[in-house]
Amino acid sequence: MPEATIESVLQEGRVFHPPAELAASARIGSMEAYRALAAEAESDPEAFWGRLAREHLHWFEPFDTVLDWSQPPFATWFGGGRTNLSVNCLDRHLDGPRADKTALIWEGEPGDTRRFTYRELHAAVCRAANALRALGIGKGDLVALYMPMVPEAAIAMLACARIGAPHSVVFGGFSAEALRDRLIDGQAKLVITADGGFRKDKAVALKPAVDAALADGAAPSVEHVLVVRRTEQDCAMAEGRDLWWHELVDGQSADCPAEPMESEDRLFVLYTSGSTGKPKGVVHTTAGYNLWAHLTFQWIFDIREDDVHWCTADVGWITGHSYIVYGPLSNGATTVMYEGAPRPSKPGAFWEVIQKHRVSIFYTAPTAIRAFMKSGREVPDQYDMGTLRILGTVGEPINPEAWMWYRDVIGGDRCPVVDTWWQTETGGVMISPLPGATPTKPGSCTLPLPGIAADIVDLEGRSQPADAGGYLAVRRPWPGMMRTVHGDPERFRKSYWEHIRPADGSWLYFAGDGARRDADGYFWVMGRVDDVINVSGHRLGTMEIESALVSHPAVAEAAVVGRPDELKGEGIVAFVTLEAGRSGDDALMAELRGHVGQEIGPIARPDVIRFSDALPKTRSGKIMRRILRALAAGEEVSGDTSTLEDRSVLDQLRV
Ligand code: 6R9
Repeated sequence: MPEATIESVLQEGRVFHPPAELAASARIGSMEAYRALAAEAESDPEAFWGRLAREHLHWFEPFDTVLDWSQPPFATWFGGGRTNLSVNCLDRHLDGPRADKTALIWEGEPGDTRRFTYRELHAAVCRAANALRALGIGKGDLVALYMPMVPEAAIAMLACARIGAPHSVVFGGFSAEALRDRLIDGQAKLVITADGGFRKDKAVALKPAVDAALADGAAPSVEHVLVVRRTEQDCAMAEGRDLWWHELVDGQSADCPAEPMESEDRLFVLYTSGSTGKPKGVVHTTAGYNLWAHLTFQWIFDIREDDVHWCTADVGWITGHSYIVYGPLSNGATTVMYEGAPRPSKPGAFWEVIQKHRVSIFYTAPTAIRAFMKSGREVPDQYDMGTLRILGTVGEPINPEAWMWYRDVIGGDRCPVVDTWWQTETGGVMISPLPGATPTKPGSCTLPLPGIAADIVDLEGRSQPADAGGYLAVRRPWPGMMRTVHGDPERFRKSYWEHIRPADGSWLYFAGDGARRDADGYFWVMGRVDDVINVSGHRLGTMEIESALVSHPAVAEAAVVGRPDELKGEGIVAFVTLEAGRSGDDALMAELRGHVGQEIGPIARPDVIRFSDALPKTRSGKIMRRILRALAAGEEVSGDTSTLEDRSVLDQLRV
């Protein structure tokens, strides 16, 4: 685990208390209130979750059991119940004044804006849902979304949920190859995409990647492609297969009865990187996910009726699912969706959105905050951000300096910062301050949310003493937990539940992070301890990048590791040996970077490629990644190298 982080946090003595005015009106407005809720959960977890599920969701049919954990690690939550996520996000807000409240504010990159009230969003979702039904999509059919950040992305997600068709959103920055793998793995029946999207002042085409993914009948389960017109670029439409969204959807009825879904019906699949092999399709189900997205959003942002919430993530990631779409809408909040990003022509793009739409809750990633710090406070200082009241961060550990800058420069030293630790697998936030209750320390995600039995343990599941490093694990199931890996329950068990084996046979969830807890019980996450790297908050498996490299004809073998990067959190370093007769020059380096971009997506392109005759291996043939990590970071190789087969390779490999 990274020692530097431990050092810096040990020196961190600053504590910030919630503003009195916020605490006075907050739902959870003191540590006593937090502890009371946590104690209620602790004394009878099922009664606690059952109470919250009854109070916070609409049920067509009440559930008769809260949790069935008789076959761990496979959980059943709210068995016997029937509900629908789109009803919880839309229909239930239509009875009162919320019907005409703004549900979604969308800001396009070129500056075009669209707004939907709850009533309008409901109608748009119903039309889309009827269009899906017209294409023969029904309960259980998987729909893939490969979309820019346009309102139709959220509308399509909600439309899928309405008719019980699980969605699989594939990040629009992924390549045709990555899309194809996901279409095949999920057996998608429909792809919803757009002609393109705007990115850094340019129209970037998306539809050609869908065509490439489907070429030569590669994904035969896909029957149709529904295309949203956004950039008005030329767009080839395959006869009989491809349809324009506006032609099919606009004429549909705005009335579409929602499918009463069983609690454990699949809601969506979202692919994420693991330490081995191809990406895993993380499966989330209807009721448990809905409850967790709803509750966490309400607790963490202490949402008020007049708040304007903006989460800067892409809907292609879990953060976009839970905190642009489902959490905010389930709570009847106003959510902002932004197509663009800060760019040289508009470095203040984010601050302009905050000023223009009077954003009061802002949720972004440390990598963005570090980039803003670098360009100086002169940029944000030009904007009026007085409407902000809560700031959030997610995606990777935030260094105390960035945390302080965020609080001070963006939050005017008055907004609490909530550093939220969670994962695709957890469905929603797990460890985070509550803005009206929890005193915060820069760099710590503070305390587990009520009901979350997070702990720092060793490999036998024993709790570690204060300040000792260990594995971040969860001792009890929670409603938002992933249910399985799509098509591979064995992989679910192996990836998350078998690393930590307590002697008493109990089950602990572990998804790869190392952390410590201080004497106040505050959690300090240090980062991944497995072969996953975190580049600008995006999770990438080193194995995926290695496979992409090895698929190039010049490459014999490849090993990929992360190295610390001031802006991106981690950068990607690839060690490559070549096939006989190939030489590692700049041209090949550029070609390999391009190749990885093609296979996975631009975010996976290595920053550095180092060619050598051999990789450091043990005598049994295992690549010694510990050594490569040290070399990549420019550190001396310390620790035991006696198992290294050929010590001379070390000299060749220094970056
Ligand atoms: C939501 C999301 C999950 C991994 C996770 C951890 C890192 C996320 C963090 C954090 C420290 C935080 N991570 N939030 N590390 N502090 N507040 O990012 O999901 O893409 O699945 O990534 O991100 O390493 O294991 P996902």
